Amino acid sequence: MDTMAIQAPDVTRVVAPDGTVNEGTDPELSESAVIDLYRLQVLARTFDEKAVALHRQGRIGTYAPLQGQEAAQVGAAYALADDDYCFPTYRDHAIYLTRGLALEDVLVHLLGKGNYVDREDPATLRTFPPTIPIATQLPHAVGVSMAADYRGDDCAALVSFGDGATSEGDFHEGMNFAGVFETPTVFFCQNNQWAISMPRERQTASATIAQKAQAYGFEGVRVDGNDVLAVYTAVEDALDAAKSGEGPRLIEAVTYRRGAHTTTDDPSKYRDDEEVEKWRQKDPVERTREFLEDAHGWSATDEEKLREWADQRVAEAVAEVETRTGLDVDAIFEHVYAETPERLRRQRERVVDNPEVER
Ligand SMILES: Cc1ncc(C[n+]2csc(CCOP(=O)(O)OP(=O)(O)O)c2C)c(N)n1
Repeated sequence: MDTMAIQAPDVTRVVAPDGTVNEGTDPELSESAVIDLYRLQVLARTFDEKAVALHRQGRIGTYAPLQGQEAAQVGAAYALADDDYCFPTYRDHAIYLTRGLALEDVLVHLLGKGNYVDREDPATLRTFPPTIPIATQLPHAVGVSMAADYRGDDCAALVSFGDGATSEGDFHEGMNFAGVFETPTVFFCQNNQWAISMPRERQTASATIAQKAQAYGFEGVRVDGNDVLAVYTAVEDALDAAKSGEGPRLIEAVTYRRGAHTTTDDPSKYRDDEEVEKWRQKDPVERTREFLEDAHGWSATDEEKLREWADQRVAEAVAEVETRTGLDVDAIFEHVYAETPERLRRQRERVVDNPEVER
């Protein structure tokens, strides 16, 4: 069967790989907004490199690197309004940073000193903790956005997931439900070409991930996921449409995971250096910098100052969070139920009283 015949939307691009911009599609963000989009990507890249190093030094547990996906994550989260809901995954550290979490808030989780909901304002942030079970956050996002719509709130939900998630039942259930009930949900797929060792071509026979939306009765679009302005524009359009009652949209951000799946994975076992090098040349952070240089006269001094700031921010945050006391072992019982069932309460008491449980 010719899967191309179904629908293979073009990839939308605003900033070309050399940093020049396609005038017709430029969202014309203010200079300070574009600098913000760049600053967040640099912060995310610096944080990511540090997190991998911390793992190598045995100072954090397993970590899922985001290198290569900075523009996709920052561009998508930047388009969200404060009242919108956001459902990230385990790789979406830059979504959290863009959404207003401090580096410390992300680090407490990685260093085992706390978790994403141990904050004074977890509800007002409207950003859920990362899901590890693949695609389970999709039905949650559909339900939350449907509830918000039912209450008459002027907001939408964005749910992030990978190409691998599109093979899960939860993906299809969430998409189907959203299509039937026309919920204000933006499905944001970071197609980073790999689901651990499974390449995109083996994940699905569909020509594109975006075209899957057609089966559920709504629009699917593809954007260059390494182009922060294209991602921002696509997500903003989809959020606006959702909030105007036009229902859901699927966005496929075409990007690449440059690092390992997690720090416990060795990607050299399943992909070659040439491929990684090809994508390194499409680096999203460099591309935004080149755009800033072209359009806003970003200088070498601006660059140096920003890099120094990012290095210092990350070093300070790590040093501060490392001094905090760790989570108690019985924290595993928290945040699962609103009201703890009797059975769990008894288990929790046994853990606390058991001297053999490692703390
Ligand atoms: C329901 C479920 N099945 C299997 C796994 C194991 N697993 C962890 S990550 C992963 C690959 C996910 O790939 P993708 O959705 O493309 O996201 P990426 O990791 O590339 O960001 C799998 C299969 C899991 N966490 N949950």
